[in-house]
Amino acid sequence: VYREVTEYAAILDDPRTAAAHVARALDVAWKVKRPVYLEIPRDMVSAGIDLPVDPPQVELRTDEGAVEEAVAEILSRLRAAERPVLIVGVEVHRFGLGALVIRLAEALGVPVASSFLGRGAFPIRHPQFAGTYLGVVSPAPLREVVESSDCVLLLGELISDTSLGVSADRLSERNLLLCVARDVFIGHHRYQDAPIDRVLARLAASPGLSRRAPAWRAPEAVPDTPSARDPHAPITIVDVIEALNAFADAHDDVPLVSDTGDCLFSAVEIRTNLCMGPAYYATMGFAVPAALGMQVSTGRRPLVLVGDGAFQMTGPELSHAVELGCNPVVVLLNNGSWEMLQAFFPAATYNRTVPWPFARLAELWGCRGFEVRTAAALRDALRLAWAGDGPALIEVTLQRGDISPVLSRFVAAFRQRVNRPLP
Ligand SMILES: Cc1ncc(C[n+]2csc(CCOP(=O)(O)OP(=O)(O)O)c2C)c(N)n1
Repeated sequence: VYREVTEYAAILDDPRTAAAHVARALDVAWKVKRPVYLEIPRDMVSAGIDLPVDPPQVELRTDEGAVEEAVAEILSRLRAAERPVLIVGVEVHRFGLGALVIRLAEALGVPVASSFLGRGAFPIRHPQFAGTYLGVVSPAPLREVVESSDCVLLLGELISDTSLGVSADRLSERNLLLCVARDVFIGHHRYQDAPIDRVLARLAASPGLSRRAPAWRAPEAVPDTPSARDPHAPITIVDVIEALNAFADAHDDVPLVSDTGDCLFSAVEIRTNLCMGPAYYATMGFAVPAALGMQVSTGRRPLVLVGDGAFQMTGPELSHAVELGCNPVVVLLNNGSWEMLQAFFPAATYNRTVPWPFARLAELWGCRGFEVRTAAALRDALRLAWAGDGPALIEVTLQRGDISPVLSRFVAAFRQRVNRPLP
C-alpha cells in the first residue's frame, strides 16, 4: 500500500494542517494491516501531531464471487491442459505465500519456473523446479517447458522486460492465466478484488488436482555449458558456476546473496534454495552489506557473490563482519573491469577498474583471504573458507571478456531487439 502525504502547499503554509495529514496517513496505514510505504517530507519528521477524532476507514475489498469464479475458471483450465506450468513471481515471497504455492505445485505435480525477481520464492532445489524463466535468454530445455505449455499459471508478477527477460512474447492470452495482487486475468476475463492469497488458498485446497508424472528433467540439473576442462587451467566463469553448484549440493541450506554485475546473471544458474539480489533496481554495492544484514537478522551464514567493481563501492563494509559476529564467505569475481557494461558496448574504453589487493585487504579486516586462479583452487578455498569460523574472501581472477552464458544470451537478445528495424 503506497500513500504519499502530498499536500505540500498546506505543509508549507501551515505545519499543523500538515501534521494532521501525516497523522491521518499513519492511522490509515496502521489499519490496513499490510506492509505500507509512507513517504513523509523530510521537514515534517519532527512536526507535532493532533490525532484525528474520526479517522477515515480504509478496507481493501474482497469480492467473494470474483474469487469463486476465478478459481473455477483456473481449475477448469488446469484440468483441460495437457502441459500446465506454474511460474512463481516476487509477490509470492512478498505476501508470504511460499508454502501455499508449494502445496499447489505438489498437488498438481507440474513443472514450476520462477521469474527473475521471483527466483528463490519457490525452493530452487525442489524436484519440480525447472529454472528461472527469462524469455529468449533461457536455456532451450526451459524455454521448451514454458513455451510449449498450453496453460501457464503466472503467480504474483506482471509481465515486463525485467521480470521475464528480454521478451516473453510466447506467453499470450491463449495460454496465460495471471494472478497478481488483487486481480486475476484469464484471456479477456478480468476478476477484480480477487486477492492472490485467497485465490491460492482456494486452489491449493481444491480436491482432485491431478498428480502428473513429470515427463521432463529439470533443465538446471544439466550444466548450461559444461566446461569439462582441466581443473588446473585458468579459471572461467563457467567453472565458478560449477564449483558453486557443487558447493550448494553439499550445503543445501546455504543462502546466496548476489550483487549486480555478471554475478547476478551467474546466480540464475546457481542452485541455492534461497537467493537474494537487487534484481529490480540492479543497484551495485548491495551484496556485502546485505549479507551482513541477512546474517544479523536471520543467523544464517551466507555465500556472497560480488564483482570487483561492486566491491569497490561497498565491500569495505566487510570490515564490520568480525565485530558483528558475522562470517560470510565472499566470492569476488575479479575481471578487472565493469564487465557487464563492457559486454553491452565492447568498444567502450572506460570500464576498467583499478586493481585492489582484495584478498590482502580482507585479511587486514580480520577475514581469511584466498587468491585463486584455477577451478581446483576455488574448490579448495571454498572448503577451507567454510570450515573456518570467521569471515572469508575468495578472490577469483578471471580474464576480461569472460562472461556467463546467461549474460551472453541476454546481451545477444538485447542487441537483436535494439537493432531490429522500426516497423
Ligand atoms: C550503483 C550503481 N552504479 C552503476 C550501475 C551500472 N552498472 C551495472 S553493472 C556495472 C558493472 C559491474 O561491475 P563489477 O561489479 O565489476 O561486475 P562485472 O560486471 O565485472 O561482473 C555497472 C557500473 C549500477 N547498476 N548501480
